[in-house]
Amino acid sequence: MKFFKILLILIYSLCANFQANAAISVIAKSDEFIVKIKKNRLFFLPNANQIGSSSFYLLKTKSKSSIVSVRSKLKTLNSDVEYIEPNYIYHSTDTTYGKSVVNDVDFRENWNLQNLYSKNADIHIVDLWREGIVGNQKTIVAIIDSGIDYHHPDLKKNIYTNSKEIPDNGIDDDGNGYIDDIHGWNFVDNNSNANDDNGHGTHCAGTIGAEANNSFGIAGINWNVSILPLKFLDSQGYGETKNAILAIEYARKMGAKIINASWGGDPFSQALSDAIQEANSDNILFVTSAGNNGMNNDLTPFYPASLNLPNVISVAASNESDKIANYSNYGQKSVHISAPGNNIFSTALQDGFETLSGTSMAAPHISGIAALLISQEPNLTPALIKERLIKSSDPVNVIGRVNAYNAVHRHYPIKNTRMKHK
Ligand SMILES: [Ca+2]
Ligand SMILES: [Ca+2]
Ligand SMILES: [Ca+2]
Repeated sequence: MKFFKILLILIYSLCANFQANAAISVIAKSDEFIVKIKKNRLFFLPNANQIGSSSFYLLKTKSKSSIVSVRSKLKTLNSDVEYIEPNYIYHSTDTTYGKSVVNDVDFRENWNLQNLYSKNADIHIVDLWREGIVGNQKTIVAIIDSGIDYHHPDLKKNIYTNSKEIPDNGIDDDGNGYIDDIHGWNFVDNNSNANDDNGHGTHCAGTIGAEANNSFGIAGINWNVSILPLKFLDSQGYGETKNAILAIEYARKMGAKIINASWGGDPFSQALSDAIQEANSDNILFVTSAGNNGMNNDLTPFYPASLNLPNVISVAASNESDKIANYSNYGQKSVHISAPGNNIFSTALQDGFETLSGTSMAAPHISGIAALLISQEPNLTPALIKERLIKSSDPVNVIGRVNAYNAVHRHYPIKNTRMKHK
């Protein structure tokens, strides 16, 4: 009896000190384990309860524990244990699996938003949604791109409308220099039709703010947001500096807080740099893709991503395994953060959806999360948003992967306090 008591105390103290280990790829409760006892043996632990009248016990640890550590510690202390396994979670096999957070029928395609198989690779947005943090229509995100299919049924609710402009009367009613600009502007053809003839901008828009819970398509990071379409890339995906500068100026006039720029190139432009820097004075965060050449931007700059400005955040692409995608540019100093960019399912032309890959798809995740942050804290400056996003990212790569939940709740993984950034 005396020996039994000593054994109990030993096991209890060890259970309390079990450490969290590597992420388990299947879903299981991380502090609960099922212990099978050998036939006709007695088993007692203060933190284990018999499951019914079976020879199974449910062991609860005080903190997250790995199955490996539980097995090694418990089996060496108690020879009556036959085996130990995690308390796995199973799911129903009907078609509603994976759609419980939103009712959008294709949401299960979005590993970037909710990854049920490799949970840590997603951006940790779902728990924010559950808290009711779903964005605000007051936040304007300008997408300077190939335009946006603003009649798309999963986008139209969240497209910016210029309420001070009367449509189709040939008059610049709000005096902003642009006639009949209701839903942004087309800087390629210099007219009010900012529709997309490429598909690139429409894809970015869906990630930032596709309508949620409309039983259709996908859900964007923001359920509520105002997306401002500014077309500067042509149908082939090329755009000139002059039009980028005009689009930035337009975004400033209309009160955008974020610019998504999923494009770039090799040449440095002082004019583009100055235009982006001037946008900082209007508290505009400039989110841009790091590029898809698999290169180190610290050594070979890619612009505008490599501009060393307080409001520029440069985004690498991560993949389903939570690694930097092999095509993504990187750079410990000049690339600030990573976000899912591989096989991203989002809105496409002709009311459709498609899967695309690239740092172009990664940047809208950062724009979307920044918009959520602004919906919670409207007075955050671009530099503070940038710092928050970097510090709260998960240190899974040399470049941290964005964590929306951490960003909003100011949770800072310890390793990231040493991360270098501009
Ligand atoms: Ca106008
Ligand atoms: Ca008008
Ligand atoms: Ca939807």
